[in-house]
Amino acid sequence: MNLKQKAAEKAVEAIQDGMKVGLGTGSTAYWAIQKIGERVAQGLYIQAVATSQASEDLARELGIPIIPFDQIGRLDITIDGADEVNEELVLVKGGGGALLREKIVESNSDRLIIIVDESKDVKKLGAFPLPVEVVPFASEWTLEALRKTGCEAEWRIKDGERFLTDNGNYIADCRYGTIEHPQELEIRLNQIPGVVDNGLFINMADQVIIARANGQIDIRN
Ligand code: DER
Repeated sequence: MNLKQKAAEKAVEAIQDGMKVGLGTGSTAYWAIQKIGERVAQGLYIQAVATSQASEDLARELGIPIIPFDQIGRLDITIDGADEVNEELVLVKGGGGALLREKIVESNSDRLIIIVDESKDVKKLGAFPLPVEVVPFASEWTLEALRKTGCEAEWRIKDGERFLTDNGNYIADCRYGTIEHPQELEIRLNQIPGVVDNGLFINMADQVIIARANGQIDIRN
């Protein structure tokens, strides 16, 4: 079992019968969705929403009941990955391009469990380029405004084209080097016209499960 799978399966232990569950996005959340699918096949009853079309498609393949967002109400728990986590449970997310739906779903969850391998556990945020979701209209102006916040900002490219999120927006990957004051930066970024949201998830994670190469699983609350 790989480290991502170990962290994921530990998190899925928190899911109980009858829960409303948010499904994260990415290669670590993939293992959580697989484990949830296994438990559903063994009789677990949950209702779920997904943070991306890819996770929704996987969930449906596994027989996990997907409920429309406007019918599910508040969620009991969401399990998701991250690109960086620090000691204060501040996250950098969006490596998979799903940050907007993740932030919406996770802000409507009573509990958010983040699952990572130890490579994501950092003292200082910012080595991973911060993803920022940007509307296509006048996007070059928005990119320039992002650069003025002190980063090297480049459009994310996929198959030679600008990457499009499930919401039809672009992602700018912003290299700050280190992010000393994430709270201030998050506010500043979201005040830029054309920015939809960014990959800083502050005061959102209730627990981070870190799987380490030495076999240890650390739980940070
Ligand atoms: O896009 C996202 O926010 C993903 O959760 C990402 O941050 C983690 O992806 P990974 O589990 O594939 O590393």
